[in-house]
Amino acid sequence: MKNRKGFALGLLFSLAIISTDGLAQNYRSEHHTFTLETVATGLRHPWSIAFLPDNEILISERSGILRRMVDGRLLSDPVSGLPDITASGQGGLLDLALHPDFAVNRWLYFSYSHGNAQGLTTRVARGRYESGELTNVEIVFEALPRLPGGRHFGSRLTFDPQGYLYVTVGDRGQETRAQQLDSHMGTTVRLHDDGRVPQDNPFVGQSGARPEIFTYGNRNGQGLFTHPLTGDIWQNEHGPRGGDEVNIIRAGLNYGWPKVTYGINYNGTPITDLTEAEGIEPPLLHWTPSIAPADMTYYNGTVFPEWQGDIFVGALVGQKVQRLRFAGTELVEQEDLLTQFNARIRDIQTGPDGTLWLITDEPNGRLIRLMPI
Ligand SMILES: [Ca+2]
Repeated sequence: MKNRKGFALGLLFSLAIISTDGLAQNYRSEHHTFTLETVATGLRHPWSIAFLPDNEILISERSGILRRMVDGRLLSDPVSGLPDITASGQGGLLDLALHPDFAVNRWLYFSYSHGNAQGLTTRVARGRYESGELTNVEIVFEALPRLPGGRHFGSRLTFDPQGYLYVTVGDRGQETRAQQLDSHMGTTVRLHDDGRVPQDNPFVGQSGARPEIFTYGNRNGQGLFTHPLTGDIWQNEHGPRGGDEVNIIRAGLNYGWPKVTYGINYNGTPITDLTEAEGIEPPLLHWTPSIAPADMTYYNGTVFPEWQGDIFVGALVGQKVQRLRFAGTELVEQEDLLTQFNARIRDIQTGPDGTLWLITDEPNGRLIRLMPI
């Protein structure tokens, strides 16, 4: 009896998993029908995916581990040579980005939180990556000042067509700092690939301003990509309760936080009456209520031809993927995908194979691929 009961329960349990993770089904959407393929499981709160040449994938885990997939197999040995990382609250090992000339120089960039006696902050470092090993690791950026608390580190990375590196830095929960140019909190910064400040950055030479700042008034940017056709830097950021945004990041502009927002405080009290103001760049779109947008990707693959040029956003609280279609800067189409999937989506990327890849923010996180039918 016991054995039979145990067997029956086990069977029910596996059936339940199939029906809740949705992998057994086909997903219909406006333009394509697709299915999901689990590529890897057992990732602990993965944060970012990076596709390397030679069929290798790197995946960051927030706890400070960098995992490798080689020829489709997740290796148990992590990458060696990472610096000291402080995994605290929302911090840890965060985004990954390859230098535009990675194939030649092997520079892998990564963002992470770092703590010392003065507090915590966001750092960006790079190291030369080869066969599971990072060497020549050097810090290219450190957000200042250091602050207490474990919230809003940012920190997505992208390179523009000229090779400049952009980093989103969250407000660290001290919202008024996002309007102060003497602090990196609540900004996007722009750097040379080695961390030097480009002399054409908008606040270079302005007294009291940190010269790395490119834009400000950004609450906590969690999504970033460089548009392959226009070269523009597209960003999304978390609002408080409501007021998540998509913006195009342009030199010197103020994106408003916390003077102007569609959001309110978590306790329901207002932050400001203003949803727009002179001198404040309005978002291209805002999500109210919030979906908590994580990374987003511009789809330019050929596997899903009707999606070419669309933007896919992974949602944490929203537990879905949102497809956006813009004509220039005007939103013309919006569709929710994977609403029955019931998982927080932390990163979404177009793979070199032209399919869409995503990771789920879970203790047993998954790497999943959207496949055409
Ligand atoms: Ca804004």
